[in-house]
Amino acid sequence: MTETGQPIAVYIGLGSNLGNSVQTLKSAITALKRLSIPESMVCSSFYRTAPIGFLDQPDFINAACRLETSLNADDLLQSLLKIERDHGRQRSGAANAPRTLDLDLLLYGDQVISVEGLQVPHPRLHERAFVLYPLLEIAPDLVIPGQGPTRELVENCRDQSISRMDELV
Ligand code: PH2
Ligand code: MG
Ligand code: MG
Repeated sequence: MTETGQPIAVYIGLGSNLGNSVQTLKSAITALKRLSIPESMVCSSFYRTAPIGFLDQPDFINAACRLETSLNADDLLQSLLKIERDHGRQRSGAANAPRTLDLDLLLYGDQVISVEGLQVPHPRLHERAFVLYPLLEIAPDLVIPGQGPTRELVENCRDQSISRMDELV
């Protein structure tokens, strides 16, 4: 339960670059729907994106969702990790290894959270086109606490390769 007992709006980043990524993201979206207040979830298109950070790995499929949930931040995080595991995510290898599914808690209301295992807003979201463009699609007026409007942040990511897919979500 959230601190106020009221549902809270959260944003989640989805990524995959191992296996059937489109199928995996669709299945993950179905699972995320179960965490949400009915009818509250909105998902971006899917985007094909070049890897950021460790470059020698396949392109990613990325997306973002907004949903309202009654879960507190820690319970939500544990639910996201379980959905990752249910979709074959293994965390034994290198930090930047290709992954079947990555679900990142990007924003939890307008809260700033810094505890072991969870930093919100996600510490690198403001510099990543593969997060910012999907967010911009579903929430054009979003402001990232401590960073500024998504609309302005994307301007610094023009050099990152990203293309929207025709795939229907
Ligand atoms: N995730 C990372 C590191 N780099 N690059 C792209 N394009 N998409 C991702 O989801 C991604 C990444 C770490 O989680
Ligand atoms: Mg990630
Ligand atoms: Mg992650």
